[in-house]
Amino acid sequence: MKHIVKSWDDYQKIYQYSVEQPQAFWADIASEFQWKKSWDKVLEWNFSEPNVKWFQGGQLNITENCLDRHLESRGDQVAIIWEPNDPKDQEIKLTYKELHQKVSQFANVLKKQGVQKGDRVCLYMPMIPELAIAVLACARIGAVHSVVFAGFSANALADRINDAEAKLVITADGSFRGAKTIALKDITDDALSHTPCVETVIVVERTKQVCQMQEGRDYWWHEEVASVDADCPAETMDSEDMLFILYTSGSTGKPKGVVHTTAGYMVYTYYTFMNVFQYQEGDVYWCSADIGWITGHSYIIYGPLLAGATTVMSEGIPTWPDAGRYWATCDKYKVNQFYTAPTAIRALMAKGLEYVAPYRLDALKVIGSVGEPINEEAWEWYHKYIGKSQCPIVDTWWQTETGGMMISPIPNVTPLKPTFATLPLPGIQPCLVTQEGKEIEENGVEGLLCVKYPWPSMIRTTYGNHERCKQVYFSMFEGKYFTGDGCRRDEDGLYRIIGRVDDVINVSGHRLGTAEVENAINEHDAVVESAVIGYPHEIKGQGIFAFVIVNDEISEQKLQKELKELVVKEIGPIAKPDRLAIVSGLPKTRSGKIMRRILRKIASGEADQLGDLSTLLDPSIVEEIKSLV
Ligand code: 7RM
Repeated sequence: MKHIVKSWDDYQKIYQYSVEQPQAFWADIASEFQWKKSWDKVLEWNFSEPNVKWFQGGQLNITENCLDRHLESRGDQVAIIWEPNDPKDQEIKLTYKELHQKVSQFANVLKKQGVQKGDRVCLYMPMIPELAIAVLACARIGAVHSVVFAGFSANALADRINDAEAKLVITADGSFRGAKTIALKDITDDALSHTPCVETVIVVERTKQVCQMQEGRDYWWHEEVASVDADCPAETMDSEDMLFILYTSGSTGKPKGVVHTTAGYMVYTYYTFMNVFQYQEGDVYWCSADIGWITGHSYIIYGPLLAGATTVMSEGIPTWPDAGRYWATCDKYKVNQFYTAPTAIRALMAKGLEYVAPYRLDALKVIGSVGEPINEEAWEWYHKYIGKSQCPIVDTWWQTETGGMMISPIPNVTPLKPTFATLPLPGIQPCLVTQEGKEIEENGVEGLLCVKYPWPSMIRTTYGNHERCKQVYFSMFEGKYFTGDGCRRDEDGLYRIIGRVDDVINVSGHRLGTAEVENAINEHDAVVESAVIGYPHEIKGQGIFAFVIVNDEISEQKLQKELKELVVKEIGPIAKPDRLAIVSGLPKTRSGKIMRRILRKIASGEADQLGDLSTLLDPSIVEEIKSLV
């Protein structure tokens, strides 16, 4: 394995090589894979259109690299360990051979249903083995998967299905979440009344709850797989053929479909998985994310399987049956690398050490964090009580758009510093710029985080709207990819992500646009206008605060309830406002723009530091809001 960093000296040499000869560097790594045809050109790029192409001329199928490539050397090794919602139920272990067979079989089901290379398939599923199988089956036949997190509402699902023009949807009768069940098929049916593009639905039987099956449209997974064979040659894909779409929130109301392509994504997720987790043959690795997010795509499915790892996939939630579930699961499978989100750490920390004490965690070697800034207290607790002061914490900064981890410590190699994602991984060239777009060279500074050279798994386009991709990421600062994050670089050159500088909020590691939530609230008849902001929340990182102007006499209590229900209906429970205040006006500039900055300050208890108010139209509104909050 090339360029796996094992020492500080390695890091410096490899990093330098990756910057001086990026194409040779990435070609070294790419050559470890199975190609149907090798590439002609490693990289072609410009950030102004943007146009980025990696490994052009190459042909491959990512599932041959995730599955077939391992059959001879580790066909009987476990690829996926599935831990069910209820710890009393039986886990499922799928070897590489079994996974290969199941993926091929389901790929044949998709083919039989008329799915062809390039068609989009939407997956709205619980965290069950069939989800991983369906993702890989799409990739096997060259269909583009679009996984929608199963916590999203029918409306959110319908928007995503329509934007991608998916012709087939895969779902389940229901899903288990702790003590609750969710009627996924009913939600899907609601969505499907607004999605003319969908021809076929495949339904996995999970909860066995009653659901409607529409003749000629809906088919049971288990019946379909019984009627096809388990041999499915992998479709030949060009390096830059689309692998998947994943929707993510931005500053405007409509989530965008981030597009990732085949070869670059494969090379990058594999390489970063190996480096950041220092995965060794035989290790058991667990990422607790949901496959509905990029973390699950890259580091439950693709990265680990490309590396021939054993990857744990868990259906349940961290607090059920009790707050010891993560640690029980780590103990049960002797997990060696564990990867989770700060919000989960904070929630479990609050429950007390009695939930950690019963379990042996001594197999752990590396513990990871992703999705939002990790505060110092949570970092220390994770380090001391989960890692027993023996395991480096990899605080990995990255995004849906980056495809893989970008800034992260490398365990036992690069320095650790609580709350810092620390150093760029080999091949990544971050920089900080001022508001005016001037690159800041020195250390001990804060700026806007950009990346100035392409990396293989970067976003290629936003589905159906290339202009939007250009506007959002590549037109802020010429020749640079803009991340949307503010960042500090300390005297030693270590990076600390401060958080979003746009109207994106991060609630329990879930990314939401304030405009998205406002649009949902504005659907209510009594609402004239609203402004949504994020404010510091002890467990969730950020909570959602909605300020609302209403036109009728409506009881506050009723409105609170109805607006929360409305947001859940329009987006999903993750977007439900934590606080709602009815106000008579919003702080606006003379030109009519809402000054969310003022609302953020007031909601964070910093009403005494409102900054420059010279453009504020009506200062009395600020006084009113201060006294309300
Ligand atoms: C992987 C993922 C991306 C946004 C990103 C940041 C924030 C992610 C960290 C982080 C501080 C981290 N993709 N973020 N990781 N902030 N430290 N280690 O989360 O597209 O859903 O979100 O999340 O603001 O821009 S995402």
